[in-house]
Amino acid sequence: MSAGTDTAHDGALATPGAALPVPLRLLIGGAWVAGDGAPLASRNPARPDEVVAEGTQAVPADVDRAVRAARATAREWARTPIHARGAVLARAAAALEERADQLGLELAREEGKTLAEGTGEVLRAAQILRYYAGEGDRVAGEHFASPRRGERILVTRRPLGVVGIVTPFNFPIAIPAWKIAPALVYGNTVVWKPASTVPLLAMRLAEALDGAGLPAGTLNLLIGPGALGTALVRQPGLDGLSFTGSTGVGRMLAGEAASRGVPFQGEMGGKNAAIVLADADLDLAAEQVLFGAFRSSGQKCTATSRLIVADEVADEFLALLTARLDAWRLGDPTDPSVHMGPLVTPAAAEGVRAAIAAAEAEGARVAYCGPSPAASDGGDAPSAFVPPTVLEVGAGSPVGDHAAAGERPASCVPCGNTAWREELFGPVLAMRRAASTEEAFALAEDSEFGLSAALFTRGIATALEAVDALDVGILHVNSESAGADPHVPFGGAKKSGYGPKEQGAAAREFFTHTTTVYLRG
Ligand code: UN1
Repeated sequence: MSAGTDTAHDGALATPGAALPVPLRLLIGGAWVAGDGAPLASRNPARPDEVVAEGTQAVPADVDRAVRAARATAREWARTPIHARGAVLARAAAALEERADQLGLELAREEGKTLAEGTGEVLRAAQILRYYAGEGDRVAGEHFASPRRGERILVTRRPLGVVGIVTPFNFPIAIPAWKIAPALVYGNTVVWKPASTVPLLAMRLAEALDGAGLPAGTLNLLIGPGALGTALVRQPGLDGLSFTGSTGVGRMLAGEAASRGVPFQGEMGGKNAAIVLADADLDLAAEQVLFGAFRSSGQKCTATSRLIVADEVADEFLALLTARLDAWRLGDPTDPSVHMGPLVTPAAAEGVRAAIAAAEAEGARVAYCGPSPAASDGGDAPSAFVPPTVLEVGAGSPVGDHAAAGERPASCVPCGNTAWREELFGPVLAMRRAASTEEAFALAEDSEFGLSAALFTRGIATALEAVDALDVGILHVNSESAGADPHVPFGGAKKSGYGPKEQGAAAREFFTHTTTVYLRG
C-alpha cells in the first residue's frame, strides 16, 4: 500500500460517478502526486463540453524518478513469493469486479465505446488479473537430464527487472492489465505510461492495484505526452519495454530499445480481413463482420477492416450487412440502446474522414454510408462521430507496386487504395470480390500486416487450408476477427508484432529470462 501521499488522494479506489471532473494524480514511488507538467483535461468525445477528468501531466524528470523508485523495490519484489504477488492481483481483480458498472460508465465517457463494451472491458481486466494471480500454481521452469553422472539441469526463470509499459487509448484498462499483470506476477516492477486520452481509467487500474497492497514503487503511473515514452525507453535503468500502439511509434521505440540492448515487445498495426466464402452461413457472417468492423467504432487493432467476399454471394452478403447496418444506432455511448459511439477525439475522426475522402478520390465506391448522428451538444465544434462506411475497392483502384502482380488473376491484383492498405482505426470496411477461394486467400495476404483474420465457411477442409495459407497471429473460423482470451497467445505475424507474443504462457517469454542451472550434489 502506498504511503507518502502529498495530495488528497488516499490511494483507495475512489467512488466513480462522483462529480466530474475527477482529479488526476500520478503514482510515483508509492505517492499519489500532481504532475509538474502542463494541464491535462480528458474530455467526453460524445459531449466535447464535458471534462471527465483533469490534472497536470508528468514531465521527463518524473520518468527518472519513477524508474529509480521501481529499481529500489525490484529486488524485494522479485524475492516475494509468486503466490503472494498473485494474491495482490486477485485482490485488485475483486476491486474492479465490485465497481465494474461505475468504471464501465467512466470508460464509456472517457473513450467513447458503449457502456456494455466498457463494463465488459473492466470485467475482462479483472479476468486477466485473476488468470495471472494463479501463475504460482503453474509450471515454473524445466528440468532436463544431464549427460554427466550425478548432475541434473534445471531451467529457471528470473524477472527482467524494471519494465516500461506503454499502452494505447482503445482498451484503456484491458491492455494495461494484460501487460502489467504478467509483469508483476513474474517479479518485475513497472513504470507505466498510458495514452494521455484515457488517464482516468489508467488511474483507476493503478488505484485498484495500489489498494490491493502493492509495495510502494512496484507500480508507477506517469500520465502525459508521448515524449514520456521516448524518455522511458532512453532511461539507462530500464530492463524491458512492452508497447501496444501505432506502427510508427512502435518502430521508433523498437529502434531505441534495440540500440540500448533493451528487450522490446510490440503489438502494432492490423489490417484484418474477413473472408466470406460462398458456402458460408451468410447471416452469421453478416452479424460477425458487423461486430468485427464496427464495434468500438472500429478502433481495435483486431478490427475487421477488409472484407473479401466470394463473387457469387457478394451482392447477397452486402444486402444482409447493409440491413444490419440500417438498424445500427450511433449516438451517446452511455445510452444503452446505442450500438456505436464516437471516435476517441474529434481529431481522430477528422483523420478517418480525410482517409475516406482519399479512398474515394482513388476510386473506391461507397457501398454503404450510415447517417451521421444529430449534432451533439458541442455546438459547431468538429464532431468525433464517423458513420459506419463500406467502401468497395479493387477494379478502379490504383495498383500497388507488387512484384507478383503480373502473375495473378485480375481480381487478385494488389490494391493500392488507402482504405485497403492503411490502418484507419475507424468504422471503415474496404471490400473486394474474389472469384475463388484461392484468390480470396491471396487477397487476404495482400497486406504488410498479419494480426488476425476471420474466415466464414462451412468447409472444414477450407478452414484447414486457411491455417496454412494465411500468415496471421490469430485466425477465427466463423467468428469476428477481434477478441482475445487471457490464457492463449495474442499477437501478430509480419509487421503487426515484434518480439514475444502477449497473454497466456507466451507472456512469460517476454517478462522473464532463463537461468540454466547445472546442478551437482
Ligand atoms: C480484442 O480484440 O478484444 O489494441 C483486443 C488492440 C489490441 C487488443 C485487441 N491490442 O486493439
